[in-house]
Amino acid sequence: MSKLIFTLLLALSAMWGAAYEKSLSTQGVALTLTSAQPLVVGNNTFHLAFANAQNIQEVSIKAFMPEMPGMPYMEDVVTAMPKAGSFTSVVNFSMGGTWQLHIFVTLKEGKKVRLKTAIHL
Ligand SMILES: [Cu+2]
Repeated sequence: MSKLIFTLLLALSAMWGAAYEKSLSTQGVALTLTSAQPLVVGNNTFHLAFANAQNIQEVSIKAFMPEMPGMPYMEDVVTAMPKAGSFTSVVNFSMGGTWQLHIFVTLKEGKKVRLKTAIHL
């Protein structure tokens, strides 16, 4: 019986554990960006959990890579949809390398805040 419970706990912790996790904070807006799966070239599902989710009106994410020799500027812009107090969004990284990630947050009071990080693939 205890072996079964231990196995269940292991399975649950694997479900809860995030392969990618990054906490960002600026101008009074704090969020944790996570992905259950390791980040890959292609589609990635990100979850955004806000410290004050009730104050958030809208979220969009812009992933971009600056122009490089032999390679044009690339970007993907998506709007994150609220679900059970957090936001989920699918972001496409079309090639390996370093992607800049800008998260645009609109608060219900109207203030707009931008949070930044970078993803290395
Ligand atoms: Cu590139």
